[in-house]
Amino acid sequence: MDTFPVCSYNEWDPLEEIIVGTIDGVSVPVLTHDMKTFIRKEYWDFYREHGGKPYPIDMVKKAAQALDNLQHVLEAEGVTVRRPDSVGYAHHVFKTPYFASTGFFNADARDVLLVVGDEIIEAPMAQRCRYFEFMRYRSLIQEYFNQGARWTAAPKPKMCDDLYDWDYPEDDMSFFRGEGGVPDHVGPLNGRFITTESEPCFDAADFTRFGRDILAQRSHVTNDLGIQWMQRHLGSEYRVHTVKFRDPGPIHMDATWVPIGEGRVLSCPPRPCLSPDILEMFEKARREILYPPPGVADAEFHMSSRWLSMNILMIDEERVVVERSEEPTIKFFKELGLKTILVDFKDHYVFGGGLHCATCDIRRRGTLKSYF
Ligand code: ABU
Repeated sequence: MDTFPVCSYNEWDPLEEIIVGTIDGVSVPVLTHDMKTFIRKEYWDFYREHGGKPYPIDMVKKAAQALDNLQHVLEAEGVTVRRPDSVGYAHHVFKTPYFASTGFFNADARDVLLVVGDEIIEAPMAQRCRYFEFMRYRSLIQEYFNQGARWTAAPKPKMCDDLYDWDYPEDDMSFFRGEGGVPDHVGPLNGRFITTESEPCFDAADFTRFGRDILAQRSHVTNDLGIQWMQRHLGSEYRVHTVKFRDPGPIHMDATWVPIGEGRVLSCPPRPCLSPDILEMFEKARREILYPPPGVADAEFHMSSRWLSMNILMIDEERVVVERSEEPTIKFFKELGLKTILVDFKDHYVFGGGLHCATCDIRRRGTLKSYF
């Protein structure tokens, strides 16, 4: 191969190869204290009852079809799509010296893997049920490594009890990701999160790549030590900036602050950016901040907000993949002059992820640049 097998620096350069996640074997996560920040309160009874068991087969089949739809749409646009392994052990109990759990193993590759240049970084994660989720990707990563990619597994946290704030009030867990009114006392607005700083942890989807500048969000699953690890690991070629949004339940940045090209970024209207330095950085570089309409898909959202509508995938700066039923969002993109590529994907929403979540860029045609 005369190009790097793995190479991507941002979210909008022309996409050549991508991983689309696999859902087979997904297991209902157990409703632990920390998972209550992730699972919407109206579904807690379902998770209490079914935790550790497979999801209803119909739900999984429909989500698998949605992922296949995405694969076909991307292939029709000329993108090479790779799929990770199925797993048959997600609902088996596993034990480490510090905890026992069953898995989750959803299809959201973007939470587990971060590609920066020619390097694949496996995120350490912060939820016990996702501890072994990287396993799904190991045959693919091994293959990319054999072709010359760099491969790093960030230090796996022990995930012992110290990593979690056991006094975090349950009442504050129900203000899910800024959909409703947001009282000022809610945890993350006051700087309180379900994870502590006892050791580094992060999900890859709390990092957004803009070439040499990478934004990182302190969230329930990404702590300051995790962000520091990333900055030191990437070294002086990259600048990792911590950014804060008005979000009562931050977990992953990709339905909050979403670049759609070198000059434009989508900002989730109820979760504005609260970091003056970041706003100044975007303003100075004359980057446009755009506010998309809310999502409308008729779907269940167990682990996310309706703002999965803006969890889109850029094929390049002209083409955007959007969920077919998100008509206001489609209209919004058309008015911006983008070509919308539609895909039936809403049956995947129940597992927490949109089009960006369920994918991981492997190769985009472009070079490392400074956009700020
Ligand atoms: N995993 C992305 C979820 C974002 C949101 O709930 O809005």
